[in-house]
Amino acid sequence: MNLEALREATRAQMPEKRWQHTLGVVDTAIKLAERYGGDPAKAELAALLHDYSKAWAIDRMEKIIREQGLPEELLAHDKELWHAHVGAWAVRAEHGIDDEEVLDAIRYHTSGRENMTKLDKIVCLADYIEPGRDFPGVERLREIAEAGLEQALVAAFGSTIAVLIERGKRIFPLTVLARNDLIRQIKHLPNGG
Ligand code: DGI
Ligand code: FE
Ligand code: FE
Repeated sequence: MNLEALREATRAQMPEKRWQHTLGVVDTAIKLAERYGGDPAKAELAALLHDYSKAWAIDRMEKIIREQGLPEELLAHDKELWHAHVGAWAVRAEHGIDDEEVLDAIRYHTSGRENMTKLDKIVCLADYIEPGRDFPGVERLREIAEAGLEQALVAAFGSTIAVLIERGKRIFPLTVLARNDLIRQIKHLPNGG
């Protein structure tokens, strides 16, 4: 599958605003990969596809989760979490993407997970800080991203968790596990803790 065709197919899944966000994530993910020794080509592909199913109808996503054996636990949590797992399934089913690293980065871009790969971290952080993002604290996250992927993600997940608590919502356990694990990783880095 050539990248240009994949680009057009992805664009066709979403409204223009979401496509502009996607382009911002692609740009940012490539830059983070270059800065932190990741694979820019994989970062580009995973970023391009990360929100593939974001604009799909809730019913369609629920059906895929149930019928394709995706974690049904998702159904008990915020619907915002669903598109990541559904998207990873969809790009394999519709476009034959079979690079497990790329699929994982799509699958865990919203929740995070323990032992995030460098590619997981790059896509997840790029999603938070791409130039089109404008939420309280995003500038600070962009600054922390200059210091380290892990530090920035701890702050990013922290802000998401704080918002969920403020709104009285459930927290998907993987996000808590991801944050705890990233803090552990920082403490083991030479400049960490
Ligand atoms: O798809 P995007 O809007 O680009 O960004 P995303 O895939 O990171 O989705 C983020 C949304 O998911 C955000 O509005 C918060 C919501 N969300 C709901 N419950 C959880 C959650 N995010 C995380 N990380 N963990 C949760 O438990
Ligand atoms: Fe997303
Ligand atoms: Fe996104």
